[in-house]
Amino acid sequence: MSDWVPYPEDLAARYRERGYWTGETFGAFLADRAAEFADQVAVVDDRQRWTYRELDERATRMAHGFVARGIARGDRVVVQLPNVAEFFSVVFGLFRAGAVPVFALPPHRFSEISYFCSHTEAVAYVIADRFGGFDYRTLAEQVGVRQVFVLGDPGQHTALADVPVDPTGELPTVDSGDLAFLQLSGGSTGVPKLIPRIHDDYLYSVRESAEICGLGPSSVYLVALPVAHNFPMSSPGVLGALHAGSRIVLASAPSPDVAFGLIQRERVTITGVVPPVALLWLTAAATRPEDLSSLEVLQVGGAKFAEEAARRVGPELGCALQQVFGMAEGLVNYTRFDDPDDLVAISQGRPISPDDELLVVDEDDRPVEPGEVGHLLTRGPYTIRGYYRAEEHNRVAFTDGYYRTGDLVRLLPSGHLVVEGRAKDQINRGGEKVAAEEVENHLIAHPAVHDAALVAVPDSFLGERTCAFVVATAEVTGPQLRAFLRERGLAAYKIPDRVEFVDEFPHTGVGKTSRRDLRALLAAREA
Ligand code: J2J
Repeated sequence: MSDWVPYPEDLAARYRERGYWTGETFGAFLADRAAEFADQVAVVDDRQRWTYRELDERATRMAHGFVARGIARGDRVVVQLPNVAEFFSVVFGLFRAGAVPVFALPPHRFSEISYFCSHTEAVAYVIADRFGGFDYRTLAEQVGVRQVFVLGDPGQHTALADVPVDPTGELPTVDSGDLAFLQLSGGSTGVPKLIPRIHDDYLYSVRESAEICGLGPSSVYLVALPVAHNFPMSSPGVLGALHAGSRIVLASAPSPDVAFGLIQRERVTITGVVPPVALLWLTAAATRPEDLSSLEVLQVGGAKFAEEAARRVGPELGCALQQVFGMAEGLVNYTRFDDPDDLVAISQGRPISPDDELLVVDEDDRPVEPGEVGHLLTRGPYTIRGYYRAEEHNRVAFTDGYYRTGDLVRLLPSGHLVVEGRAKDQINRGGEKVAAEEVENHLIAHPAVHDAALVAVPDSFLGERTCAFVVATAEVTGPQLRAFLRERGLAAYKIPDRVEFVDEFPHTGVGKTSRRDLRALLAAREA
């Protein structure tokens, strides 16, 4: 069995014919931009400013270093870095070495990282020494991967800066049909799913996104979210920015006190945030002194942005709002700059490609009446055909090549989508996705827990928070269970915001735990 599901040959041929898949690779396009925009600034962080030439040289050096350390074409390497310039030299270095980065996020801990390493049989793990008060070197020791590269003080490992380089060594030839990297799925199952993206498909979405979002050499893109997340990476994100010859500015946090200063200093023109961050910015803009006049576009996505808040963006931040409804599996929708204001306020946009196929269906996979709410299924030139090494799950997550998004949507006559809800067992905590089953499995591992169910609780700021309902067989408290999950190395955003105890779970007609009844129970307890 192959590790990932390729596109059917006839469709791949069509995507090439139509000029979507161009044969470009990540490693090569950066070299082209470096030739064109050599002395322009490519990347700015708290400590550094790199021109395109410098970034290109650093990436090549890293590639030679990785190759000299035995990393070969196709090898997986877990990358967990904060928003720093070295993210780019590492990731483009890996691309040029033909290796496959696995994009972890800074909050991930032992539970997630050990799974990524074992499931992908990763040969290396790239970290920063410390970030956000956490020492990643300790985590690296617990995980026990073959090679660890550290940005900063390496401890017992290898410093990124000290990787010996053999510039005479050969870099492998990379094909645009190769696996480029593994992105993370928000997930709805017991273990996180990994998303295989190839150069051809991802670069198509990146190029088109840059075009739709109007990026060019004079654009300045602020990375307010964690850089490895699919939204700031590709919609149009940092890759779109580099492809267009724009400048990237990395923020260490999305809070107004960090981001507003950077917008003013670097004359940022576009950025992408999740709804809670947009709400914070709207509140802060009224009182903060920074000049935000350079900002032309605020993209909001990752979770549903309330219409009232959407209508405030133009008047209060003085820029255009662009709604983005995307997923790391593929399909990305944008509102366009020439869409009427009312449409931008209520819809989550329309797809990138004329060849994005969308189905809106009922419980039996029959198309709903036009304009009715249904399950969104999609396939197209940049939507995966299956998760990485997940043959069994792929049978339920894909049908006839269509990815079952788990989102409930309504299609407007203009082709725009309105996200109306969700059918998957996932909680969207302000853009951070929590798979109910994953957290439940950890809770059930506690000796005092007989059964557990994680449900979403409405929240005016995050949209949703998590509440774990627990049937206990012995004395145990909510704080003890939360501490237990932290000890098991679960990322902080997955730790339940609330824990409620019940004697038994309500069941649906077919004997499944009724999450709807649990949510009603919580509302009754609060009343
Ligand atoms: C409602 N729900 C949304 C929106 C995503 C661009 C933007 C976002 C992501 C992302 C991304 C939503 N309104 N505007 O990868 O390239 C929910 C849906 C979707 C899931 C995907 C990108 N935008 N969502 O959020 O892989 O439920 O990607 O299926 O993290 O987020 O999550 P993720």
